Amino acid sequence: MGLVTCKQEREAELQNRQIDTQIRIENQANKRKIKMLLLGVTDSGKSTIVKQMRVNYLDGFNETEVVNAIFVIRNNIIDAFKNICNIILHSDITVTQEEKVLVKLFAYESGKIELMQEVDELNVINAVSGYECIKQFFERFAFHPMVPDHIHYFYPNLDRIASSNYVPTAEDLIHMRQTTLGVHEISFDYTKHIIRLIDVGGQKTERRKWIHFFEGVTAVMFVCSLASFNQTTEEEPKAFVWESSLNKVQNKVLVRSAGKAKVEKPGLINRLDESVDLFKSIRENSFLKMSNFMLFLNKKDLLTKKLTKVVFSDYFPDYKKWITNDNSDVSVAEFIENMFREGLEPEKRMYAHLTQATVTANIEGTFALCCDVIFGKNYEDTNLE
Ligand SMILES: Nc1nc2c(ncn2[C@@H]2O[C@H](COP(=O)(O)OP(=O)(O)O)[C@@H](O)[C@H]2O)c(=O)[nH]1
Ligand SMILES: [Mg+2]
Repeated sequence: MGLVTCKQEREAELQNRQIDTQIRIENQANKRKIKMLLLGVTDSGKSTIVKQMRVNYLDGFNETEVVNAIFVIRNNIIDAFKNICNIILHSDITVTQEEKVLVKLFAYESGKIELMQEVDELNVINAVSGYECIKQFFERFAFHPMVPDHIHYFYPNLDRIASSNYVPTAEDLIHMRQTTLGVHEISFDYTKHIIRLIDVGGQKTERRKWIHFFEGVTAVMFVCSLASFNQTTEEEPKAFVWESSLNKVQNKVLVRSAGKAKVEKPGLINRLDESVDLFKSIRENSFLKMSNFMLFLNKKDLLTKKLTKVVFSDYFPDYKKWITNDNSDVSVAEFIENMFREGLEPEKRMYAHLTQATVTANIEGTFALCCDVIFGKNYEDTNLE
């Protein structure tokens, strides 16, 4: 009898020990898992950062994605020319009688181009891109707010892209614009950790979903396009609902940044202002109070180019009062960073980085700096890196 009890006790103890070991292994695995969220308004560069992580830490792009990119990139170009031709027709740029046919086709009936046979589609893209009116457009209005950012990369590469044997390069895929719908996650090993990086759609209609991913977030990477200072938000008044729902949770009223932009038409919101407001409402969110906040002030290359043609204080008059208001990229970036910091409670730390998400090495380096903070290495409270 005694022996039986002894055996049962030993078996129970063994079982307990096995369960303990299992729990310890699971806890350790969970500790290795780091959840990171990419947030920001649409077109800021979130998905581009995910692409760079895939290039750096996973297998990059597969064959299907590369083939699919041929069509997405050509549609990106058709959409860009649609806007460009529209602006041309409403400007003082001379359009010859011969040019008018295709310029009007792109401006008003671009859907028809997407339905053409590939050879015809390439013919019209090649023809229109060589027009004098298009060249003039790029000389005078390249940084018009209606011109998508990717065209600054695709236009000089059109000879290659609009040819029948085109195979997109990794760089082409990084510059390609594809709106994110829904929520996407990638997972990769980084030092001793497993990073779960979550990418969301930035459109107003998509933002309602964000709050469902706020639990257990180690770091928020908030991405803002520095080049968005002369752009407006997508106009979807209905979708403003999300902001009230997000703020209801934390019981706070959304505060607008002090130096906000001058807006030409009533009802329009400056995209940089929108980004700052969105950042502040997220930074204050109680679910994220334990998270590290990394601000990616992105598209620094486009900011530099844009400032050669556009005067920042025309959009943000408060910049005239800034210490160095020389319209240089450095001073404008500092002003923008300050817009994000203004009004933040001092204990709410934030690490800001100037980035160019289209450059693989730049994102690799910035991500390493962010991880130094997250994993607790020594780190000075940063200003722009
Ligand atoms: N020139 C330039 N283009 C960028 C940069 N970051 C992103 N883009 C481009 O901006 C567009 C929108 O980027 P995407 O990552 O889709 O934005 P999301 O809506 O925030 O996910 C794409 O065409 C990108 O290639 C950058 O630093 N410089
Ligand atoms: Mg995206």
